[in-house]
Amino acid sequence: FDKRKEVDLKKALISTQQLESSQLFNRATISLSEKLKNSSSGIIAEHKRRSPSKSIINNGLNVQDVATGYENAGVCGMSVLTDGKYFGGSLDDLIVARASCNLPLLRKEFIIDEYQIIEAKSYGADVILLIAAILTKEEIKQFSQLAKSLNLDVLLEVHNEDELQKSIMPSLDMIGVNNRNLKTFEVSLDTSKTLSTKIPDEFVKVSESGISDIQSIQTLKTYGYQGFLIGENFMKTNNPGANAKEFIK
Ligand code: IGP
Repeated sequence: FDKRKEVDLKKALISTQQLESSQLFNRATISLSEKLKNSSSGIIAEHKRRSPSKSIINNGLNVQDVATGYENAGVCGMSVLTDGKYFGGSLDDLIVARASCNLPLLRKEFIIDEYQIIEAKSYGADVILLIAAILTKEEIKQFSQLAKSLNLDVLLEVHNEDELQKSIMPSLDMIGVNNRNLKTFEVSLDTSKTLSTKIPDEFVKVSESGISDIQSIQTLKTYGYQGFLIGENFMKTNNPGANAKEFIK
C-alpha cells in the first residue's frame, strides 16, 4: 500500500507541529452532519477529475469555479478528492476549495495515519472520511476520536454488514454506504437500501456513489438517508454547479 510511503515522506517534510500552527488549523470548523440534519436537499457534491473505474471525468475545470458553482446551487457540503494516484486530486485542490466557498468540506482520502487528519484540518477540511474496508476497529476508534477532538466531523464508509458491525461507535457522526463495489466497480443502490435498517438512528445516513437522478434520492430518503454524495454525475458536465442545482430546486 503506497499510501504508507506517501504519508511517511510528508511527515519528514512537514511536522505535525508545523501543521498545527497554521491559521486554517486553528479556525472554527463547520459541521456537515448538522447541516444534513437541517436540510432537505442533503446533497454533498464532489470534485472529481478522474477515477479508476471511469478514467477521465473532467480535466478542464478549475476547483474555484466548481466550488462556487456548488455553493451557489445550495448544496450542503463539498467533497474534495485529495488522492493523486487514482483520482488526480491534491491538497492544493482542498486549499483552493476552502478559499472559494464557505461550505463544509470533506477531505476525500484514504486515511491510514493520524497525520492525515491533522493535515486535513490544516488544509481547510471540516470532515474526514474513514473507510472501514481498509482500517481495523482500533484504528477507526483512534482516528475518529482524534478527529472529534479537533472538531472535525467523521464520515465512516461501509460496503457491507461486517464492516458496519465492526465500526459502530459513538465517535462517528455519519455512516456512509458506498454503493460501488470496490472490487468490481459495479454500483447498486440496493446496497444502501439493504444496510439502511442496520444503521442505528443516532448516525446521519449517507448514500454514496452511483446516484444520477432525483428519483433515486427520493427513494433513498424513504430508507432514512439524509445525505447523498454525488461526484461523477455533476463533474461529467462543463457546469457541475448548474447540474447540482437541478437536484435541489
Ligand atoms: C462519488 P460518484 O459515483 O457519484 O462519482 O461517487 C463518491 O461516492 C465516490 O467518489 C467515493 C470514493 C470513496 C472515492 C466514495 N467513496 C472512497 C474514493 C475513495
